[in-house]
Formats: sequence, structure tokens, C-alpha cells
Amino acid sequence: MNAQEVLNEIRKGKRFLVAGHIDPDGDTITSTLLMGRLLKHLGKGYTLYIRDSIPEKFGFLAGIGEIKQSIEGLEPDTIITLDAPNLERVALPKPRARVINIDHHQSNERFGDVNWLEVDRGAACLMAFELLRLAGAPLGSQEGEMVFTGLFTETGGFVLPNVSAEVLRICADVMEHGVNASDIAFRMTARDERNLALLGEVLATLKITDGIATIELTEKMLDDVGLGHDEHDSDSFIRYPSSIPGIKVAIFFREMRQEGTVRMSFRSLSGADVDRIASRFGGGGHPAAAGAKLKGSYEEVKERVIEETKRYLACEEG
Ligand SMILES: [Mn+2]
Repeated sequence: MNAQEVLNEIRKGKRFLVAGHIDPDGDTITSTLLMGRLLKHLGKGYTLYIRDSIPEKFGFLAGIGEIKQSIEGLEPDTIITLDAPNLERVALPKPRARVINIDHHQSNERFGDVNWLEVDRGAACLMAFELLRLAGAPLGSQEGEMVFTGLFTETGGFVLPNVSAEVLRICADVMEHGVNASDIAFRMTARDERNLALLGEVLATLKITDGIATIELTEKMLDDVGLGHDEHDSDSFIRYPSSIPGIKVAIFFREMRQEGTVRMSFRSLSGADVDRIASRFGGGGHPAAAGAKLKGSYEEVKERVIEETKRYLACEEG
């Protein structure tokens, strides 16, 4: 499947549901917005859907308020999923509509009637942007801000291995169409005083053993700095342990007491495949950046994940 074939498939639908993934990141949010622009250009009816709330820092993107958190009563004839390896990830029940699955995860389960998968593409928003260009949709600074934001966040600020010539070329193109790159970079990395205090607490938990660097965010730390789950922004904290030279895998543990779960983010800039580590815990992602969530007591989960990661690295080396 290539972009032109996917565009032809999209033209066949009338009423669309566009779904990004739960616990949304910049890539899924901007892919969803860009797909909305495409459908608008094609004169289609559409609803944009991401179940979980959108972090505040993305509030400047045009049309962000169009994204709904519920799909009750909708009867689309076509569902487009973006940046999601399976249907659970977009919080959709088994759909009656035709599904167009657009993604760049190697673990994608090919659950669509149409599957456009490009594992070598640095971000899903690149794929959505390509469709817009192909359809001849007008591209201005708003669409440029969407794709720039998606690319900036998905590459961890242009440091992860998914930064490519294509990524930088599109960033340069959209800057020529009025995108203020430094303004977006600032928005994506800005931190208020309480979030900065939280970062301090989290960094104080840094531990390094056998090439594994870990940091933690507990409920108590949120209480101490006076931040709620919705107000805090810890997405980029993982960059600090993964920036240490010689580290093979960095892990960020987040205690989610109300859910009774622990969330993990994994990073590797060393060639270790953290997608495979995360998949041992029912999660996934990309070779250099992945995530997972486990039920259980915080300390037990932490210990288990560290042990399992050590075992994985020992196998790799052995
Ligand atoms: Mn992505």
C-alpha cells in the first residue's frame, strides 16, 4: 500500500471517525489534526477522537478543540486510526465500519481493512502530511505547525534515531511557510515552577546499575509539589537518564495509584531494542522508545521490570 492508494481508499468514504491513541503524544495528536484537514479538503464528514485528555501544551494548535473524547452515537462508514499498533490503543470496540490503519510501529497488528504501514518513517504525522500534499490541500502555517510539533516531539527534540533527512527537510519546508520553530520548541519544552520542582525530585531518584539508568515519579512527589496528574508534564523526563554516556537502557517509572498500575517509558540510544523489552510487559513502541503499563504494587513491578531488563541485556550480550 502506498500513499496514493490510501488516498484513493479514503475518497471512497463519506462519514469518518479519525482516532488517535490513548495517553496521546505529539505524533498522534498532530496526525489526527492533519487527517481532519485532509477530510475537510476532500469535503467529507468527520469526527476527530482521542479518548484521553490532550496535554495543555498542545493547546495552541489550530482546531485542537475539535478533538472529542467520546464517540457515543456516531455511525461512521470509515474509521482511520493513526499511530496505533492495535484497536485497544485507540480505545475502539470492534468496529462495524471499514478501518484504514495508518501507522509506523513495527508491532502493528494489521487490524485494518486497509493497512498503510511504514516502519522506516520517523513519525505517523509524516504520513498524514504526505496525504495532504498528495491531495493538493492548501498547506499553510497551521498545517506546518502541526507537522513540526509532531516531528519535534516524536524525535525527542531531534535526538532520537528516528530523526531523518525527511524529517529535517519537512521541518525546513514548513519554516519557509511561516512556522516559528523556536517558538514551538520552547512550548514543547517549557516548564512552570512546580513542574521544574517535580523534575528536581524525579532526578534525585536516579539509579544506575549494569548499564540501566532508572528514574521514578511517585504519587508522593506530585503531592509534595502540589501537582495533579492532569497538570503535570513528565513526558520528556526520560531524556535525562538516557542522555548519560554508556547507558544501554533508561527506564522511567510512574506510579499510578488510582489505576493500581505502574507506567514505564523505555529509551535506548545504544542499539538495544526497547520495543522488545516493553513487549514482554504487554507494551510496545519503537526500537529506541517504547512504553508499557503493569498492574501491581509499585515496588514489585519496579523490581520485576529491572530484573527482566537485565536478563534481556545479558541475552543480547551473550
Ligand atoms: Mn508515532
